[in-house]
Amino acid sequence: MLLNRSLIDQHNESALKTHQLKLAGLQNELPHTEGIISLLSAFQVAIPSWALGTGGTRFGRFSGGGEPRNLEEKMEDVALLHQLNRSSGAISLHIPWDIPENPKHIRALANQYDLRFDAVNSNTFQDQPGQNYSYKFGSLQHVDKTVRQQAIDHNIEVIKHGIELGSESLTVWLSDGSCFPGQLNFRKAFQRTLESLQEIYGALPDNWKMFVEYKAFEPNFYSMTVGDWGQSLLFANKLGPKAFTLVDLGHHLPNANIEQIVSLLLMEGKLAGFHFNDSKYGDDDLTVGSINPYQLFLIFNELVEGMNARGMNHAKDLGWMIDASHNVKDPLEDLLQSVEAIQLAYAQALIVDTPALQKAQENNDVVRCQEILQAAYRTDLRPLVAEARMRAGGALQPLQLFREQELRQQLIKARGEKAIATGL
Ligand code: LRH
Ligand code: MN
Ligand code: MN
Repeated sequence: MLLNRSLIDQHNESALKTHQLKLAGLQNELPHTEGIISLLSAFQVAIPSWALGTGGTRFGRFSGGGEPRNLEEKMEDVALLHQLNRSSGAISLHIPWDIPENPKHIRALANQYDLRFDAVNSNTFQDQPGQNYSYKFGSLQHVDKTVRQQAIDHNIEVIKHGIELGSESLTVWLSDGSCFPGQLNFRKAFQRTLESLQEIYGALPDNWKMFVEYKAFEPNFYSMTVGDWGQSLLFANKLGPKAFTLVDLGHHLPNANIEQIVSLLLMEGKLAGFHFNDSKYGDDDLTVGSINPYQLFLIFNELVEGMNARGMNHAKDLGWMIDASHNVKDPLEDLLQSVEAIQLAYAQALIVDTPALQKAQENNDVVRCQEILQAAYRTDLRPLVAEARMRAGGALQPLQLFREQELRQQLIKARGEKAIATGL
């Protein structure tokens, strides 16, 4: 279900006056608003195919109805998001949750919806029906070569699916590790994992990247074989120039300084990109910017500074994706909020007075440093983000339009009250 173009135009017209007043205020206050608007318009955040249904927890799941029942409907949902915000023009598939049975048809549909396929994700953390060997004790790290081979073959299969769709990266997240001291020889587990990753790496096409995602805990609670950015970077460095470290914001121990990690990975040319979400405790996978928006801004501040220093293209040179799912919000409304939070943090980072900050840093003027950062963070840039969205053909207020048009109710009507998304 897509929106009629005229409904977006009508919505924009009715909100235009108030918007223009707010925008003019910002344009008076800030130089370079045009440059920021064009950077924002070019910036796309991929939507994971597993975030389009209600997430649930292991204690229960409360579906709101009208969820996408297959890949086509998931793409339809992403297309709707993209129509509203013009910044969600990519979808990331998790295999085998979303196998493109008929890739030609799926690719044609993506073209029709103006979507591209972001990283493909492999899954060796669950056993699948009909699978020969179990991943109970790990996959790429497993003591048994036949289990490792099964996991390697799966990853190569995922690359093949990705090639058919035009993806250009593989994200490998491993739940491998151990739950109890003594269960695992850390060194041997690392070496076996490296050998397995090397085989997968060897199957990557020339223009592909491999993203090695780390996570400190869960489902293993004593050790994780790719447990932090150091371990991931070791793998990435040993694998070669096509391998990078992927930062999922929820995958750190509490209070980790993620912005510092980002800065150093960028410096090393080994930052793959992000899985954005927010959390209070662990891998909570909450809406981006809902708990700690200042941290998100600080991360973007490092990104903008570091990417400019390396002459990188903000929109193209890293993988930008959301990885959130939860139990209480409409998933589409939640994703609109998440994308907006990311754009806002990006815009705030773009107005940081970097030369002044550098000067204050050189002078050890700690107070001034904080003032400079917080002056940017406390500027309300929502009108800039809205302007970028409108100029790209989207809605000034996507969430409001989603509700005004009763889009969830329409999806429920089309798909049913009990329609539940496949996947996680
Ligand atoms: C693991 C993770 C990883 C998976 C996704 C479903 O916690 O973040 O990216 O692929 O969740
Ligand atoms: Mn993730
Ligand atoms: Mn996660």
